[in-house]
Amino acid sequence: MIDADALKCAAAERAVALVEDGMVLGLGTGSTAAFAVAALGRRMAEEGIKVVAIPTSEATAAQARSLDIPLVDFTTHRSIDLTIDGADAVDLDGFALIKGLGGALLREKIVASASKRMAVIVDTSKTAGVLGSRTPVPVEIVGFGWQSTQRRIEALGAEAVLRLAADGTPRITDGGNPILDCHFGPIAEPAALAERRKGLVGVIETGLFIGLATDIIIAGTEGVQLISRS
Ligand code: A5P
Repeated sequence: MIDADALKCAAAERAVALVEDGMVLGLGTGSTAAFAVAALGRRMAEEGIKVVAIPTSEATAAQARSLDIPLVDFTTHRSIDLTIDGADAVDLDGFALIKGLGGALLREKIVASASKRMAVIVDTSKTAGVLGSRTPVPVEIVGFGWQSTQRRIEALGAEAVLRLAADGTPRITDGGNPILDCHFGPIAEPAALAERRKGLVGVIETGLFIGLATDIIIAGTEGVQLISRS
């Protein structure tokens, strides 16, 4: 049986090997990104490299603080040298991603958009099939009138489901907004779909990441592969 955590850890460690002394880093969110934050903390402690980092969620910020990784923000830093983040689904042909099942898509996209390089760490399960065939696209929306936004998205051909927390109330992001998980099925043209939904009133951001990933690091039973965008 494949140990999913071992694969996540292997991809994370390969990405953290890209970190150089003095870099400004973007730290992603999710279980795979958490392995990267842990590996970064180890490298800093063992090798004495110094970096500063911008986290994409309160959870990642807390983990980074616990490892003494210095955190900064966009007040003092205009751009990020390298962001390391996970993904929910990856299209290897177009380097398009679905992100946000962990709820941090808005901050993740802001950080990715400010990054010179974005290394996406996944196991092989995330690269299987056509984008959207296994994973809904999370869309962060304004809470006011969310039902109206939901209907507008559904008019584009998706089933848009309000994400709920364990207690049955709407799941609210770090930014204070609800999320619709939008089931479109296989997405033939991710860039066109991202544009159409981004333009809808009430939509803050979508979990379709187009043109942001520069490197995909995939861990599988055969080893770890790094594919860079040409
Ligand atoms: C967080 O909002 C997401 O974009 C995560 O990066 C994504 O869900 C991957 O998470 P896992 O590494 O836990 O699968």
